[in-house]
Amino acid sequence: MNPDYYKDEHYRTIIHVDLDCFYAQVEVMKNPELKNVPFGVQQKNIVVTSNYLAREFGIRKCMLLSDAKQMCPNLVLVNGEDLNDYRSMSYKVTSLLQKYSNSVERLGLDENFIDVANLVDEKLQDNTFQVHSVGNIFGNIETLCQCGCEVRLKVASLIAEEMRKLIYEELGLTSCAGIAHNKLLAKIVCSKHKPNQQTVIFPNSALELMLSLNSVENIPGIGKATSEALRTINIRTIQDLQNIAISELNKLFDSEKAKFLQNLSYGIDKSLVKRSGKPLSIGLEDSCKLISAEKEVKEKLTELLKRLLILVEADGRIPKTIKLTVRKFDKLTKTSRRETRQSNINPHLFTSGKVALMNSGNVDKILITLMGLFRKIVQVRRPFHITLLGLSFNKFNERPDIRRSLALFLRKDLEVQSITSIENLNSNDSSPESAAPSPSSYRESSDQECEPTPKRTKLNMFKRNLMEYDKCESPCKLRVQDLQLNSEKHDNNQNISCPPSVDESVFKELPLDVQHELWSEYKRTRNELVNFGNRAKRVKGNTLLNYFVKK
Ligand code: TTP
Ligand code: MG
Repeated sequence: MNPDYYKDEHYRTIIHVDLDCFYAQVEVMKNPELKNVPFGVQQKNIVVTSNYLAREFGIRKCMLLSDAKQMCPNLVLVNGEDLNDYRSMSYKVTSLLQKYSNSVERLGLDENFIDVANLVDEKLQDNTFQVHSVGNIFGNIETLCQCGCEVRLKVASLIAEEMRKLIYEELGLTSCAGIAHNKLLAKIVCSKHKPNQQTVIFPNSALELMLSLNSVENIPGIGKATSEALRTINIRTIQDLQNIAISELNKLFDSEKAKFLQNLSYGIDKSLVKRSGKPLSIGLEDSCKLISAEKEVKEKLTELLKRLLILVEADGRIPKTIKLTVRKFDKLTKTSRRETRQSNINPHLFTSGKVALMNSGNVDKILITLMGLFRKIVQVRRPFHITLLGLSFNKFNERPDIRRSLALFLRKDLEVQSITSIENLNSNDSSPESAAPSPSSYRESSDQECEPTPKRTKLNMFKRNLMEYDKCESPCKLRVQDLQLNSEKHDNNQNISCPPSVDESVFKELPLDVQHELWSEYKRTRNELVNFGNRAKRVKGNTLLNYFVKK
């Protein structure tokens, strides 16, 4: 392999985080008594995972229930068929990791790749930063590459430690991490020391790590079908794949895939960390014993809807449509059939934070829509039998963002460096769902009633966002210090009051720094009027003060 190839690629710095016995950890949170007993999480007749105590008895992931019971007769079993708690915890973990980088790629429910190259650059610019590695090191460290990757990966190991600590402190979950210059190596090395540990690999040990896998089917990225195809030409081990002539692989795969597979066997992976979006839909379904009365349907839907609203609240987006799924059972033919119908919903129900979202009035409004959909699927005047009901929200708008709203307003006429930094918080986001929402995209989906005039819309939106903002602990919070536009530093003890042109109720809800800013801007323009009389004009354009001026 061309050594220059490695050199070019070493700049990349990737962390792979994998939660320990994920479903089992979530189950312990729900029932702490499980903590000290060996237990498995069961789906149908399979134990999909178990805690580490059970693993000491030989329990492995995806073991048949009968085998597991034989191996560990005292094994406690917990049903893990409802994935909702796992899913919502999974997104919380990804959200935490997104604090470190825009490039976070989810893999399944409990794994994330994080490209931390930029963060490493930042840390290295700080001369006081003490570079050392933490956790385990895979392979030998005697012949390390001199291109600078060693220092970068060491810094990344410190970042990985911080990430894992944060996940533990915020969510109570332990995890493992792998640190490498590509995704493939980061993922493989992550599993070398478990649980609750981390491992870094330097590029010189890539081959050693790959050879430790024994069989090609253990290489992430090589699935069952590919490994079976490889077996037809007698490729079983990593060395087999390294040594085969590419022309032989080309007989089975197109040239791109052939090269990709052989690269993997050398530990080469050029794939980028792709930023993951939020799920396309958020849904729940429950199979039930025969339901044959509308009243029961309504009760079941109410229960499902309340659970679903909690998930939507955690997701943070504003749903635009709701879909109902019904499985009808035909007693004559003894067959079942699923049918779905969907309807738009008023996004205003979701724009005022948790209290409004969960209030019974809103639940009732959505239920009216749902019962309407139900009657389109089922002729309720005739006998019917339902064996499953499902609900999902499908299309979403991003929740309007205070930073975006202010920055959009301010950026046109005013050249202020600090506002650029507000915009930049989202500038690397390339995926559509990550694009910060504009007020216009919000208006598109709202009805006239809740969006009376453009100016009031802005104020209302601001108030609503403020409530959201106050609750949120994200590091992306509006940086109030960034809003100190063109102004002298304010004295925190000075007396401030609401400028006459600003709505007092809005003013009171603003963060103190913004209140200061508005007050000093008002004083400045007032002084200009006093000093220059009629020659002075009110400052035109997008100033912070004008943003809040009552129309
Ligand atoms: P894994 O990360 O493979 O397993 P794990 O987190 O339970 O254990 P480890 O400490 O070894 O990482 O998978 C994450 C979850 O996905 C796991 O808790 C259960 C579920 N799962 C399945 O539903 N089916 C499967 O085949 C596997 C492997 C896991
Ligand atoms: Mg895991």
